[in-house]
Amino acid sequence: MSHDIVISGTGLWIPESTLTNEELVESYNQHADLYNAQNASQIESGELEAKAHSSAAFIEKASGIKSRYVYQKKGILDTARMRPDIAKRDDEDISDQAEMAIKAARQAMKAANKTAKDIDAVIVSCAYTQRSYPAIAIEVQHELGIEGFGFDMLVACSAATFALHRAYEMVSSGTCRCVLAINPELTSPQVNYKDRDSHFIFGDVSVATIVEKSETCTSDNAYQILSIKALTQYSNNIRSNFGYVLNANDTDPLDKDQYFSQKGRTVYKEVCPMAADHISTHLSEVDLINDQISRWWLHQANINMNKLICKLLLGRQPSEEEAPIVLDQFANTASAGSLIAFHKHKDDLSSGDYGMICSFGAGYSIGSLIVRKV
Ligand code: CO8
Repeated sequence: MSHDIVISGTGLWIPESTLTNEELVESYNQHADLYNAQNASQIESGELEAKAHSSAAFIEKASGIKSRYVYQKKGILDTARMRPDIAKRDDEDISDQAEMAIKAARQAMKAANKTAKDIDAVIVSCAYTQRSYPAIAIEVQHELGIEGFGFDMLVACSAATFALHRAYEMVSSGTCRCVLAINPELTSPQVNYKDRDSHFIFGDVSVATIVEKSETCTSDNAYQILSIKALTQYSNNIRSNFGYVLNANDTDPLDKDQYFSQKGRTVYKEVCPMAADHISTHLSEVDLINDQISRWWLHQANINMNKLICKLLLGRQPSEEEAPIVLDQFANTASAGSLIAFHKHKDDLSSGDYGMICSFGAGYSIGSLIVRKV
């Protein structure tokens, strides 16, 4: 496989609405008080457990998250609802995720100096798509006037990196001249805002990336993809059960079992060493050592995870420049985090500098790309 494949442009679309820890905690605590009052006798008899208060200080300390962006703030903080109120669109109207995708895609195309004519395939890859078909990617392809083909992919936390892997292989093999990979992460509908352990974890965002051969690249800010590596290992520790079979099992879609859930501590303990080991192995496969990496664009789930992984890799804490953190502002955006970090913190690298893009999380799944600034 040839290695003259580059990332020639990226785009980032950020929703207008922010949701701070304080806002979330105030609404959660009102919900907990109401729940405790409504269930006072069962709580008294020991049948039910009282809901404890959440705390903004805990959230920031345990996760590093201060705030997040959400696609639709309306409804989330309303204790009578506690889920976003996203209006249903007609079949003839553009879908929410296609709209999010296009906003990031246009920026990526502009950054890479590409028009629809230059692109042969569209991949939409994320933790959830809002419908099964027609694929969101085909809707995006149609809206942007791109010929060729499009398809959707779901790989939870590693949806973005795995999509770049597919783009790399498609361009490398000659199937496509140029691929547009997009990650419209609309996580908020799957967040259980009534759950103290997870109500603060996620945010919404959309990122897009252009992958092409270096000979067609006219961008002056391109990153050669030197190598890709993926790993999956089955784990039940991060789950989202919601799916179309619900219709057949008479399950309430609003049941707490249908939302994102995790054993956060176990995930932390199991995934950090796996990710560090994966990254070191990947670098050694291309005869690089960890110290040669100028920038680490790591998955953005939890600041303490990133600190531990960097400690395992480097034996020290990296500077903010070396391993940028965006989760304080964006929270965990499912697969998009490492690419938000890449988009925002890549332009200052010098030609020849190496960088590592790596996602890790649900599945478990880990996806990495070693890149070098052209
Ligand atoms: N406020 C106050 N106290 C709290 C809260 C809260 N909100 N939540 C928990 N506590 C308390 C607990 O009750 C506990 O108290 P005690 O010690 O008395 O029992 C104490 O705080 C400590 O609780 P934990 O051990 O649970 O807290 P941790 O320090 O482990 O932090 C985290 C919890 C932040 C969840 C941490 O474990 C973590 O981040 N783990 C890894 C997370 C991770 O990477 N997950 C992957 C997510 S999946 C993904 O990235 C993409 C999936 C697809 C997208 C889904 C979109 C919806």
